Amino acid sequence: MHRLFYAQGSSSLAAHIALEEAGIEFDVQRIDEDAGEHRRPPYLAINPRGKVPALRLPDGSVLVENIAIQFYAARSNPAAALLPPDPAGEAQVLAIMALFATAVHPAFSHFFAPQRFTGDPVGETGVRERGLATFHEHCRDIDARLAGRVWLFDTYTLADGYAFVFYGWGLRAGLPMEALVHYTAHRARMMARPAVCRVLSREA
Ligand SMILES: N[C@@H](CCC(=O)N[C@@H](CS)C(=O)NCC(=O)O)C(=O)O
Repeated sequence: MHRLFYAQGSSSLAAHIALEEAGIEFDVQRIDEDAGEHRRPPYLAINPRGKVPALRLPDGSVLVENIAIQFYAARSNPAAALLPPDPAGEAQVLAIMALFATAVHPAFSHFFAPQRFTGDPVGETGVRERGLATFHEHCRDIDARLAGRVWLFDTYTLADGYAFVFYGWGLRAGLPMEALVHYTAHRARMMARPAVCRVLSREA
């Protein structure tokens, strides 16, 4: 049995959605990051970096990094069509997921945990503000990309589940997300997907 280690409200939601959309049999273990559970030995034995998501595979090995887990989910069940079948199409989806993991997520981290990015407490406000502004800019880019489209690509892909996470983070940060009309419509379509509903109720 696969086991997903996730934290509520975190980027692990994208991996959770990918596994559910792929129809993989898995159970979940919630990690309470607010209580510091991710920094204690039992979880560090799963992921020594103390991050979620992590996926324990049936053979006992552990897969970390959101993109890798989502890719694993998609490739484990090609019939779920979470990635385009052609190499160029698949690479385009991976390209946007790489941007999400290496630019969009870190921009939010600068807002959420500025103390990790400066040793000077006075500088934290600036780090926080710049992080949020950059994150907002990425959200506007996602919105523009969705104009006239149902999904980020011609069909639903892993990238849509990942984008869904950032919309929620934008709301949490108090950004005027509803002004991003294409992204807002995309969020409504995501929330109408049965797999997403199951994931949201499991994490609630
Ligand atoms: N590069 C990792 C980043 C994962 C990550 O930063 N996860 C956050 C939650 S969104 C986390 O576990 N943070 C706990 C911490 O850093 O203390 C990935 O994409 O999976």
